[in-house]
Amino acid sequence: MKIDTNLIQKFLNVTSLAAISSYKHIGKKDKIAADKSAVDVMRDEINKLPIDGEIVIGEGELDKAPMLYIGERLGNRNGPRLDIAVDPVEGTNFVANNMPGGLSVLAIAESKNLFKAPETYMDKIATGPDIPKGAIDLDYPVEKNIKIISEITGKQTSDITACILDRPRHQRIINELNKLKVNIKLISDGDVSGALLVSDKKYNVDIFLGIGGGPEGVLAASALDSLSCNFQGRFLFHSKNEINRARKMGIKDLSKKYDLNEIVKGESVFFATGITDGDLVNGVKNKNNMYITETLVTHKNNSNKIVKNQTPST
Ligand code: VTB
Repeated sequence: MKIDTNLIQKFLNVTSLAAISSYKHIGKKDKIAADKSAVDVMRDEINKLPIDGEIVIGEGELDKAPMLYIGERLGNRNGPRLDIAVDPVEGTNFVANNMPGGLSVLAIAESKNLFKAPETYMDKIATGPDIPKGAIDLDYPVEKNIKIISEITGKQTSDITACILDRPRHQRIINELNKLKVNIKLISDGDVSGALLVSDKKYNVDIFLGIGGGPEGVLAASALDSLSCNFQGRFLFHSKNEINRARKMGIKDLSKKYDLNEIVKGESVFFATGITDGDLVNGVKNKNNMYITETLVTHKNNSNKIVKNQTPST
């Protein structure tokens, strides 16, 4: 199946409108409201589309989230069957506190082609297009991965940059990176964007690693696939409840390390619209009664681009 360009334009409008709805909550210190407005808009807008869609990555399961929950069917059922992964506001703290990096994110693929995963943590590693597939590995010690990158790129370890979420659980990794004199780019939230920084030399990030959200891992994988990057992830289950939910979703081997092509199969399209300004795209602007949005759209074997949209604000 070829994902239709018309449909791509329609989904681009979905993240764009979701970002605009969240924009109204920038700096209002209410991350729940910032998220809810984007969730509501996303759901309403997807429901208008000529698709038979299923949410595979969403705002939790039905008992925890009444909207955009994993397994929810969306669209007017008059069109292709699609898997849909959403993160209506990636970086709710960024939006609530008017900080850079807030995004409205969505990915689509043909039915059964995106990983259906519960909301748990994921251990992740990502590298850019200049690192051959299979060269680095989630299970190698940090030092080995860094040395491999150093050999392939010809950079000294002190010229390599690693991006990682600023969390106490990463202290050991950070210490090891420090010992190797690697430059560390700590991020406070937003590891979809963090992982995507390996995709282009202009961001000056050689490796993204560490434990973040599983849903964010699947979303990042969709973009990294189209951007010819490398990614591996392993879900981490901490409670009986999480294990039961994972089993119910069909995950048999709970400690499996997944390669990119096991998380995203076939053709997928990824959309990330800026809410606040960030590394990947600029945030929503309101000029001359128009909301201007910027959306990064990645599409395997097709174009990866940043698209500007204008929506009347009155
Ligand atoms: C990340 C990041 C998110 O959660 O996945 C992180 O991308 C992981 O969870 O923006 P902890 O905050 O519990 O470490 C966010 O920071 C927030 O959803």
